[in-house]
Amino acid sequence: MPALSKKLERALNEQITHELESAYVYLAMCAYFEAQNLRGMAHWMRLQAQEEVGHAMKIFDFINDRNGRVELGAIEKPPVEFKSPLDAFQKALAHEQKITGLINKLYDLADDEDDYPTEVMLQWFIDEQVEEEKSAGEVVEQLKLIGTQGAGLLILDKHLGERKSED
Ligand code: OFO
Repeated sequence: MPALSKKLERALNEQITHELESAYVYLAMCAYFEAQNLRGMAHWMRLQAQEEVGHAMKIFDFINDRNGRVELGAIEKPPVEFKSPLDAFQKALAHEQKITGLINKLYDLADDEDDYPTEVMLQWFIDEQVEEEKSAGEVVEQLKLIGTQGAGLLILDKHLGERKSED
């Protein structure tokens, strides 16, 4: 099998950093929800952060399997405060939309280089991004319906607290 090109190796390494950045952003949101006593939403964000580490590790392992060299990048400081639960979930959705764009670009690069194993590996991420945008988007819509406080918020919080880990 041909080796990973340096360009693709660099782009995959950057994606590891983006996935770890996602984990960091969701962990910051988890901390915000903990401080708001919205423990269900905190739980949802904690699991999301753990999933993101799993995403990073998929690419980490792939680079190693292709005899490439993993190089980790710097992660930006995430926000501490959010205006409301809706604001946090809207930012989560916007973040996922950004990540979808990055995955698509990565796929285009693998396609340009006819690197079929990378294309196959990235197909998992393309499917995953559909799920990621859908799940954050659903919560955004539900939060818009119920407003910023009251019983609806507590019911949604309880529901999000029932999220199960994928592994
Ligand atoms: Fe890795 O899916 Fe979110 O960012």
